[in-house]
Amino acid sequence: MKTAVTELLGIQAPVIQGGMAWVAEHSLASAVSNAGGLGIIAAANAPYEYVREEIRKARELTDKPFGVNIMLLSPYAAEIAQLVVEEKVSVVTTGAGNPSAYMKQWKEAGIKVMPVVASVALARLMQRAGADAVIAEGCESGGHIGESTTMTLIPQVVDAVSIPVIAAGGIGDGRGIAAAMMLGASGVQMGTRFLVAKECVIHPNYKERVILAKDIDSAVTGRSTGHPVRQLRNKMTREYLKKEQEGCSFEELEKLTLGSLKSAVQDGDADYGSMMAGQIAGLVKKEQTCQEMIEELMAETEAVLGRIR
Ligand code: TUI
Repeated sequence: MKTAVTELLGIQAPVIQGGMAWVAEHSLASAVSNAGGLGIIAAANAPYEYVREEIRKARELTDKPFGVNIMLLSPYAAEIAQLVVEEKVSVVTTGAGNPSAYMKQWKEAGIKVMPVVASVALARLMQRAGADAVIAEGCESGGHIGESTTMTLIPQVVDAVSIPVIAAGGIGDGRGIAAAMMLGASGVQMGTRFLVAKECVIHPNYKERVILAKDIDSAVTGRSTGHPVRQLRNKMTREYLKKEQEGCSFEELEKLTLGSLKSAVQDGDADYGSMMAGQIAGLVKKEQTCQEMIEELMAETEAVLGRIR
């Protein structure tokens, strides 16, 4: 399938894998890229050497382009911004902030830059700063989210910028991809669906919770702290939301989530781990290889678009 995004990135399918913290490592990223999409390694809160190793391991597994996601709240963000230049990474995506300070160094290095935005204002700013595309992410997404839904955000961002727009948040199958394209997107970013990819190395308990999740099984913690995060409901989210309602301090709330993403991903702690996932988890029913997923997604998209054309 050819779109502005496949042309920009030199890939076969307009599907970008989300830069999921502690989930998106070299094996998932290389498998998505080998399947014709764009794999992404998440730098998350990880230090320089860890991310450099991940990039090098991915290079051994694929000769296709892949990207690195820089989480801008990370204490290592500036070092990782330099690392992607040194390692000549093809694509950079960013999350949870405004990457303006790094745009010049990335563009001079010939890196394709696709910031994740949750508002029209940041999309406009990113176009002016030289972004090659923007990933507009609605609040159906897992993880750190903005205010707008995908349905409302995508057409407004499409009208505001002339660079390609990639839709994210709530997309889990070919119907979602086709719908995003109807709204003017030239590609999609998907996270939750890739959580259950065979090549995704998260703990089996996490995969099982995603596969068993129903439509209303995610909860957003941290609205009161200014860091809203969507994850699957469990003991931790229930205690967190109760404490939030009681007006607990930021520090008190932080104690509940400290290290909780790592304990979900690595130890499979289904009770107190932060199993970040989007609202589309209810649609995700089976483990597949990335190749199977992308082939199925493209066939479904073509079928839906064919009916409309
Ligand atoms: O970044 C994400 N999703 C994430 S990051 C993450 S790691 C983390 N874990 C716990 C707490 C905080 C982070 C898990 N999931 N998605 C992209 C995204 N960016 N969503 C929303 C935004 C965003 C929000 C506000 C981007 C910019 C912004 O304001 C920028 C500004 O300063 O104007």
